[in-house]
Amino acid sequence: MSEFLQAKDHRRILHVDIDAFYAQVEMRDNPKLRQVPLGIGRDPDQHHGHGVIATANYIARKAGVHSAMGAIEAKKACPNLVFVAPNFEKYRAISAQIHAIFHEFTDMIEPVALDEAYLDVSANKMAAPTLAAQLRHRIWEETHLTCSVGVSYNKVLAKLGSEHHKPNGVTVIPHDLAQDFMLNLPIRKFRGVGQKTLEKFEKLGVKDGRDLFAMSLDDLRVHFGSFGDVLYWQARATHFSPVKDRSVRQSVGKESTFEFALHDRSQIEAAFKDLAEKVVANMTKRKLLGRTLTVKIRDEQFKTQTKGITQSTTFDLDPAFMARQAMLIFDELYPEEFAIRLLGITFSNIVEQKYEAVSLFDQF
Ligand code: DCP
Ligand code: MG
Repeated sequence: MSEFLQAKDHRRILHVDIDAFYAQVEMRDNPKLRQVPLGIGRDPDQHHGHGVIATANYIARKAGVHSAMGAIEAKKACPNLVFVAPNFEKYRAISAQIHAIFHEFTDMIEPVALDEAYLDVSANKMAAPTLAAQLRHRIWEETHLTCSVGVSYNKVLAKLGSEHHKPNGVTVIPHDLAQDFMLNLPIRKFRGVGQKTLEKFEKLGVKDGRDLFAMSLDDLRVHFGSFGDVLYWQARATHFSPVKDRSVRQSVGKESTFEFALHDRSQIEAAFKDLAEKVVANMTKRKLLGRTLTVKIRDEQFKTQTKGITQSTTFDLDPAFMARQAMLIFDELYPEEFAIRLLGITFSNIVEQKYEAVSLFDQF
């Protein structure tokens, strides 16, 4: 074995995931829902059969209801399923509460979804399992919600840990147990293994980490390309992707200063359009959405004004629409003559476009 393999990864990482998040919140707020099978989604009888289940409580899961299932199908599986429509505003507010608690432990936080994040607590003096227990206690104290936490030295193991004793559990995977844990893990539980990969493994007779471990790196590359490397190292409980601190991003914006002041409304319109396109490109690339759109205007007298619009839902990433919104603000501030030196458009109240799956493909 190479020296590289023997080198120890000394990080301490937690993966935190709230149990049956939306469902647990609704059960917390309405005790009547605690004893019934609950699906978060619109009742198909009242909404012409459309809609999907966002999540279900554990009673409904036992009957076969799960996330992303069609509402009609869910009702077939569980005829007495109680439907509650999702209240995203509420879930976002709770998510912010939970994130504030994360910051009591570390600032190295990688949010994965509203209810899920990686925390790198290496800099904290306390032992990681103690921190996990304290974190769960703080979340319960503040929100009356339970979560599951995985504790280990890399993100893959931490995530597998939080899944291991769900709901309401902590799993610690230290160095001396990690290799064994991976050898015994069913192949479908490996990160990045979807239906297609699973079928290939079935043909190869690979059922678990032990079978995977026995495959050579060359073989894995032949069958899976560069993903083969990811699998090879995962089987060896090795994964160096850092906790990517994305919690600091507050806004995404762009501004332009004009050498010659703009006097024409059509110039302003064109400038806003251009800015909106750049901001949208940036937001799209980073898979972000925003609920607040702020326009900044500076005139020749150096008077700077900012004005924002906040919506309860995120803005569509449509440059033409954004430019129109910006013009509404502009016309309000400058109904007559003007000489404009600077224009800016910024999104804040940023949220992730959708819950990202843990991607391993770009990390080696
Ligand atoms: N969610 C969704 N659609 C999906 C998956 C999830 O709308 N296909 C929402 C509802 C979940 C929340 O995201 O409550 C968190 O997702 P999780 O995958 O963590 O699922 P849960 O928290 O509901 O369940 P658990 O973590 O106990 O497995
Ligand atoms: Mg969850």
